[in-house]
Amino acid sequence: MSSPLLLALRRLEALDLQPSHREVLEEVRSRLSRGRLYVAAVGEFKRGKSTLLNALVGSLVLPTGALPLTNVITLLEHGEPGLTVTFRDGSTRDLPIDQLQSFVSEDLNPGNRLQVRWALVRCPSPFLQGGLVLVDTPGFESLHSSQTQEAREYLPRIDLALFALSVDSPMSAREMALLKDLSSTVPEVILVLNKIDFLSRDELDRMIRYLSSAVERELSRPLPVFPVSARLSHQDPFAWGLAALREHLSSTLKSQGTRIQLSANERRLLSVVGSISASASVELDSLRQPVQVLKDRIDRFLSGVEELRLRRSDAEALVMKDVDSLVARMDRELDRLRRDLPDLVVQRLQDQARRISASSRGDMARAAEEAMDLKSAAQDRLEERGRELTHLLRQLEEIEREISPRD
Ligand SMILES: Nc1nc2c(ncn2[C@@H]2O[C@H](COP(=O)(O)OP(=O)(O)OP(=O)(O)O)[C@@H](O)[C@H]2O)c(=O)[nH]1
Ligand SMILES: [Mg+2]
Repeated sequence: MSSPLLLALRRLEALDLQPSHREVLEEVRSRLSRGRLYVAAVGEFKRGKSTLLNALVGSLVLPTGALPLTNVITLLEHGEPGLTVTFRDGSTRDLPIDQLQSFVSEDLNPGNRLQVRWALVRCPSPFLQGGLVLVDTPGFESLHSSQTQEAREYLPRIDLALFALSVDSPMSAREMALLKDLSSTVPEVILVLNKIDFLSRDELDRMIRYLSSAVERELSRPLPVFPVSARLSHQDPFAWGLAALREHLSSTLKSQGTRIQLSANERRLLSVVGSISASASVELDSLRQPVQVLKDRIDRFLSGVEELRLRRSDAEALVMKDVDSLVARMDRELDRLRRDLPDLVVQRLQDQARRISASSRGDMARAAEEAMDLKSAAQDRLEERGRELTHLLRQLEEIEREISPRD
């Protein structure tokens, strides 16, 4: 395992992180130790992604069909036949493989109402033996927008993408935009031009030239194109392009698998660093708002407290409605303060307000004084938080340099 990445991973793990960031780090750690290459079929709906992956493993494991179908991420890895479904709440179920369709297809699990996070299918295909994990993703741009979302969220987890295109609509502007996104997120992308059984040899040659030059123009680099007929490849894998694609994937895993995995994990760690830095910077900027604004808000809150204290001294004459409107005014100020102050301080101010509105005269005077003290406590806490965030941002810059050192 590469030591700079591991070092950066350890330093990130030691930070106080959101669960989503922690999950990425856990996944990076497990990916670095297991040495698998995650190869995903990605593309718009009905380009033949599921059919293609079935062809690669040589068995009809994944459901396919004429209507937008795959709606859940499905992983295929080597092993004795079996299916494990992981749900969004983290629970898992082991099931017979023939149940797969009930969990991953739009017709049996519409809108993913079963809340499946992903399904893992183990199959004994020799193609998966070397450590390739094939990933079927839902199609982009169907009328089921949740499918696009599921697929998009999975992109950062892909090591190598098979971008599926179909000869009946060679490349739309939307597909080109998706390809650009993909090639900036995933270290290795190859184009798979499917359904070539619709074309003559001559038409196919022209289409490949057209695609190659359009992609090179847009991405400023060429991408390999593999023409296939996923549906007919079982008849003759050599004639229908499958053998060449299989060979390319197996040799890429052997000769470049480690480099691709490191590059993918490096991107994942950098994206965690970027996301923590962005939220720390936003928080720091909001703390740097003129302290005067904050003081004014606390003063407004305290003037409500004071008014309440005076009115309560004339308790007999006080109509409860007045107390309510004052408390409501203080609550509004508290809401505004909540946006700018750490939770703990707001909580204390809120407790003060409650105590004041319910206390006897003597207690009220004391509580109001305590509330005054909170003004300086709040400022101290803000300054301390500012120092913490500045320190965090410096640490993140160091980690970023460790992950991708610049000379
Ligand atoms: N003629 C022809 N049809 C194909 C080929 N590959 C797939 N198909 C057909 O295209 C349709 C869509 O295939 P799927 O594999 O379900 O497509 P998909 O991209 O997984 O679709 P979603 O899961 O909805 O995104 C099916 O009817 C397939 O039989 C091919 O090589 N040639
Ligand atoms: Mg599919």
